[in-house]
Amino acid sequence: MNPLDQKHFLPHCRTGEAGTTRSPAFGRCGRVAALAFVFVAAFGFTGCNDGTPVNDEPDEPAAEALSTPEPMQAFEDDGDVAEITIGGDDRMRFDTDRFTVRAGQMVRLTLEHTGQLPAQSMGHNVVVLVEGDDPIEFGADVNEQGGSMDNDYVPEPVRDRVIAYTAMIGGGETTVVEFKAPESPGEYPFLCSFPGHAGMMNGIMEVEG
Ligand SMILES: [Cu+2]
Repeated sequence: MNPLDQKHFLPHCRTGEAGTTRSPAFGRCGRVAALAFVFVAAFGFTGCNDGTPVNDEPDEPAAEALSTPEPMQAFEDDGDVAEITIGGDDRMRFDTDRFTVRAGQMVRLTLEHTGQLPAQSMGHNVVVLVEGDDPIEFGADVNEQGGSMDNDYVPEPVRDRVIAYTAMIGGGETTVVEFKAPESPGEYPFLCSFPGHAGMMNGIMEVEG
């Protein structure tokens, strides 16, 4: 099959047999589809689907890692949730250096790594610290206290300084952490604890009374 035929083939399969195009290999397109699959696989296209985005996210990050402590995990959603999204890129930057929540409010914090580099070289997480802690110092302590990909660069000895943290992710990945904001209003620093990132990647979670 040459590329010209391919161009015609893909739209045909996508719209041809309405409602049954999810698995073209079992449909009328049969062997042609099989050939197309080879082509698609080789060139990274996502033809013959029904237009829904292809979920190409890797398996859950750091599934084996020391898991996020219980209190940081999912809460009962009572409808009063602060939805916060922070982007991180391949240039070692967060797109947000400040966000505000209310004291005691449930927070759903999403980190989107908008870059392409893998977590091993440009990993990002978001670590929210207790009030008054210093993100640069914290980053240095993570390295001294055994920070690694296995513990999302939040090793056990520094966890008493942490209110919440996300998994460490690479380009194209997204991760979410849910937690309850502190009851005490104030400024709570956050950072990325990947080695060398805290200086560039830090900010403030402001807790309003
Ligand atoms: Cu980072």
